Amino acid sequence: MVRASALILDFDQSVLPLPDSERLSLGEWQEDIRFGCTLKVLQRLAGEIEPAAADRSTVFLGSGDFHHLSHLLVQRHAERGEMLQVVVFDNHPDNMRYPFGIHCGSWVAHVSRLPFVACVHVLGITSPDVGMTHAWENRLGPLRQDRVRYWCVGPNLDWMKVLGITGSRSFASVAAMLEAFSAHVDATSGPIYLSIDKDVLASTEARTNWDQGVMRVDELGAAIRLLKGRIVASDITGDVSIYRYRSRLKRLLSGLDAQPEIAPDELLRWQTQHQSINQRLLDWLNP
Ligand SMILES: [Mn+2]
Repeated sequence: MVRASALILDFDQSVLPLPDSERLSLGEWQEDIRFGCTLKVLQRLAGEIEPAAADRSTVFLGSGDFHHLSHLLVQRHAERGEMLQVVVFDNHPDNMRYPFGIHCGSWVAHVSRLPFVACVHVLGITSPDVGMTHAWENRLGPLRQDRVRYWCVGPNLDWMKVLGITGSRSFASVAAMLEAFSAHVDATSGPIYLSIDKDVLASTEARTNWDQGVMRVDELGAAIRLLKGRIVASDITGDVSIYRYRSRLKRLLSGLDAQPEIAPDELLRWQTQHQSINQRLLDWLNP
């Protein structure tokens, strides 16, 4: 039997059915994993998903609140024996300080420390997280060592130059960003791991439970074509679900991020929008 190419890690029932995909029910892990967890809990989960995650081209993680699962999925490529570039599309840098382990806003810093990862490129950022008033919340080490690069659309990054960070850039438009990134891709070789958080999309394209960027779905398609032939695996987050944490700490921390409310009667309509975007992404990723 041929194994389905896509795997849905189903913590939150956000991802509607897709053809040629398999679903792993992980609802009992949602409270412990969602938003953030200790590295110990994450490694325990690794054992749980390992047999199912092997040899998948694309893994769906559900809401962007689970984006730190990408750390586990990148880690699986340690055995490859060659350096890997990680390309992330996200409205946020996901490279922030977080003292309680790893979370959806800090996982990039953890991935950048893996010895076989050459650089993590985060594209499509418009979030004020990269602005000067939030500068010190960003993990500056990986930015200065050029192991993490921000590719922003709009924000002013002048504060970075002052700190000697030269790899990160801000562009006037998505088209300008993709043109510069295309030149980077052409100038390098080797495998690429791709992670897409759909909060990088404009809210007119799809709605997520985070503040959103400015990209269109077809621009994401163009970006995937840029990487053609070099993507060794990918993951997709940014689907929508509603959840109330039992943990007071998680309620407090997620409240600080002022995530937008989702109206329950809109949920299915939004999930259906995502279903058709997920299908298009799969078609581009696995032609
Ligand atoms: Mn993210």
